[in-house]
Amino acid sequence: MNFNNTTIDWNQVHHVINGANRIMLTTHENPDGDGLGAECGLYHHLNGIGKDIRIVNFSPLPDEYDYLNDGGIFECYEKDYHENWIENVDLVIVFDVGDYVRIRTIVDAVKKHNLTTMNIDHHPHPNAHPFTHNIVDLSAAATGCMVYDYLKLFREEPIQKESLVGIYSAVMTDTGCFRYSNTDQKCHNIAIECLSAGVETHIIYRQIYENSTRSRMSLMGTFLSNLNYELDGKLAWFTISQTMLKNANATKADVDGFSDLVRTIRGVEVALMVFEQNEYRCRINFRSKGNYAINDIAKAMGGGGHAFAAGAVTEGSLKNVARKAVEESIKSLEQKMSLSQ
Ligand SMILES: [Mn+2]
Repeated sequence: MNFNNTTIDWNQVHHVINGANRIMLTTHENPDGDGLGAECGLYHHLNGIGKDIRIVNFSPLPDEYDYLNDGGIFECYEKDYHENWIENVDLVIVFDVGDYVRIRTIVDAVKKHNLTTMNIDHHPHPNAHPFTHNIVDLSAAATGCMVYDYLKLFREEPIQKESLVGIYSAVMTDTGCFRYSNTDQKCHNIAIECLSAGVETHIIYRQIYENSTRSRMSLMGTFLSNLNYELDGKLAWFTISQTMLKNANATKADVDGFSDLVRTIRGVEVALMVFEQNEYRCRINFRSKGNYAINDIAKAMGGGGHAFAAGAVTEGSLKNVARKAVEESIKSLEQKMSLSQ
């Protein structure tokens, strides 16, 4: 089935999930609260109704999401260790992936055993997608909202607290704590249901947002004092090099949220981060305040994403990728600004 931002027939989705016994849930590398929360949300339901279910991700669970890991449900993919179990998987559900390749080596396992896949996502996907089943809702604030939709329809009992903790984490993180333009009534209704079920939302907030490492703060100090502004301050950009990471004793996870922070500056319409992965490759991140879409720029750089939050991984040195990304951004934004005048 292919619901590529068309009305989702959840009955068809349910038919596939219900018909599978051994189910693997996964999400993109360097997972965020949405991918992890969506997994956790569906896991507890399917586990409760007796499915042979596991969550297997390419990346380890980030420390701040430890509270989701009651019962040690998150596993990090190891080819040899998982081989036997994976070869008889009936259905792989991939959450929040944006681009299939972001599940990394799990793609190889899927191909090797010719597994059935179901993409559940709120990122744009081309119609020529690689999934057996493609379930995309671009209007969903988080993939976790789609899991909520499914559970509301097909779970006979009220959604259990363990699932709601995951769904709340998904919605909270993908809406920037109910602040971004994607925050809608459904997000708040989900929050109400979570509070009613006894989810301690303030503790989830504290775990994720009041848990910064000193290294992250140190790195933040460095990049914030080296911001660059273009287009009368409407575009702010910065680079994070491996040297900066090393000097701050930071890891790549410490970089999460930096572009969101730069977008909060008065007058800035678009924030751009260029993050060196190694000598030959950089990750770029765009965040827009909502007046100018930026996923076309990310696409031109070989990536994609939402209209106002997008990114790409681009071959090239930090210097070259930064120059190209800044040039492309200036060109595209100048055009959009002249059109909107
Ligand atoms: Mn998401």
